[in-house]
Amino acid sequence: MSFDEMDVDTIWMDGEFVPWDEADVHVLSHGLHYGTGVFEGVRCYDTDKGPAIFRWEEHLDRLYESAKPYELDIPYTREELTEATMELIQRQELQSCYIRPIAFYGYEMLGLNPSECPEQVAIAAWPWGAYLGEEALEEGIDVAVSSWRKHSSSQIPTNSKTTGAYVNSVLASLEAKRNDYVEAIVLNKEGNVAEGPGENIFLVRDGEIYTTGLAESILDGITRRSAIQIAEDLGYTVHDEATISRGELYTADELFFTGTAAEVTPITSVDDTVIGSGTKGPVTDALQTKFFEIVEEQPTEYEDWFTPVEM
Ligand code: PPE
Repeated sequence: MSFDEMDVDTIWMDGEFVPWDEADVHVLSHGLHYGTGVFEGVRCYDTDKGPAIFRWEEHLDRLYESAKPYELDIPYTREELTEATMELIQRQELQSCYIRPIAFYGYEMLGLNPSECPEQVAIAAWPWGAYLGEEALEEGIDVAVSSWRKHSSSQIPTNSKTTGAYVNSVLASLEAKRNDYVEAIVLNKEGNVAEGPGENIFLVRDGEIYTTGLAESILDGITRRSAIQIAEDLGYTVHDEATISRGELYTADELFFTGTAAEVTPITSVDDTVIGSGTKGPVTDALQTKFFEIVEEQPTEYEDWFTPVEM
């Protein structure tokens, strides 16, 4: 769905609420030329206890941490960004939405050193349904191992959600779609499994759960952390610092992706090889069911994962 078709009208930008259509930047902005920005993707769920932002504090932590290697000092406090986000949701009366904070070097001069460019910050929020399609959550998706490798953390810090770094994800994603797959799996420089272009990956074998470790050139996904915790709470053994070889993908009992946008999405084939039964597997199902139960109900045991939005 395009933004034009959505009922949204306001963006918070550099300390002010501005009309959606006027949230502009100069074409010579540093971030546009060199990808010197960092961003977040966060979901607000319409829970039984009212709209609430899922793991807002963790997303804020990651936003400030992402900015660190680029010496980008976000000129707003956590409280200011929180207040702005709350008001943005309230003003647009969004019960559930996707929130996209972004901080980047703006317009002043070009040249690689951004230190003289202003640090700009914007936050937008809009309705965003199932990332890989509603049926993907039930039926699972067909994916392919990308011919593009993930950059290693020694090239671009992969634990920083850097705008420029996403060209790697765009390439993998374009290639997958060109070849009629829903999504890609990207291998790291060593040839082991890293993650999806916008998702972390989990593997199930003999009832135990594996997910690639932070040293495998992945984003430290907040849904990944949530899925690990949920799986442990459900009594599963989770190996969260795993190295997963390409071959292990094809012989897995189950595979699934996690991400803010993708939530918990089963993978039912890799490179046309059927995974397990070719349907959403039992462990994936248990985890996915619990995940959606949590974001729908906001149960007391997981209350600290939510920041309520007063409507
Ligand atoms: N890896 C990558 C490369 C990634 O972009 C994401 C999120 C994840 C893992 C999962 O992280 P987390 O959302 O914290 O669980 N991808 C975001 C951007 C998607 C987009 O198309 O834009 C997201 O899901 O919001």
